[in-house]
Amino acid sequence: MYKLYWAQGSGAMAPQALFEEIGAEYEKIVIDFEKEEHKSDEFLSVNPMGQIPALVLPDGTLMTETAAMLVHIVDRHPGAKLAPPAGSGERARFLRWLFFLASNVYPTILRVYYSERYSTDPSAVEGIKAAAEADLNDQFEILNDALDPGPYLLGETFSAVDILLWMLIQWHPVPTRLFEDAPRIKQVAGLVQARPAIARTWREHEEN
Ligand SMILES: N[C@@H](CCC(=O)N[C@@H](CS)C(=O)NCC(=O)O)C(=O)O
Repeated sequence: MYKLYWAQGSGAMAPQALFEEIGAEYEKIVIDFEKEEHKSDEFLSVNPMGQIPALVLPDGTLMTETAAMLVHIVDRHPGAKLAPPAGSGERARFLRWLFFLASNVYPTILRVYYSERYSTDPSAVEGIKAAAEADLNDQFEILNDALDPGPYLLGETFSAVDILLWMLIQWHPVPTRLFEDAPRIKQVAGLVQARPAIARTWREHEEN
């Protein structure tokens, strides 16, 4: 069975939603950010970055990095057809947007919410946050264009990359404004959210 180091509202949402889509069994190991459990020696021995998610595979191999997990999980469950076959043109498109999300959008969101970590000068924090929000909107505009023809990043076909996109959309600081500016982002968010496995996952992460 998979073991997923999990925190409410965290990036554990993406691998969890993928497990739910596939119907794969997983155990949650809950890490409480408020109690700073992600900074404990025990958790740092799992992920020295002190970040969630972390994942232990059924053979005991440890993984960190959300996008890497998604690729590995879809490859272990080819019957679920949540990624195109390796080597295909569609796979190239899948990887392009997966890595765009992981290496641009996810870090930009971290800059929005953890702005104080990006300077030793407290007076710089507000500007860092404002610049990150502007970058985030630019990146979502690129994604909005990539969703044509949609409705998914692979056109008609829903795949694991849409799960990562959906999670990052949830974290936009002002989703109503995002949806006005980027109608295809609004459409894909609604379609992914309507999937029973995703809705089930979301209920565990949304703020009460
Ligand atoms: N590059 C990592 C980023 C993971 C990450 O930053 N997770 C956040 C939660 S969404 C976290 O653990 N934050 C706690 C902290 O940095 O103190 C990934 O893709 O998995």
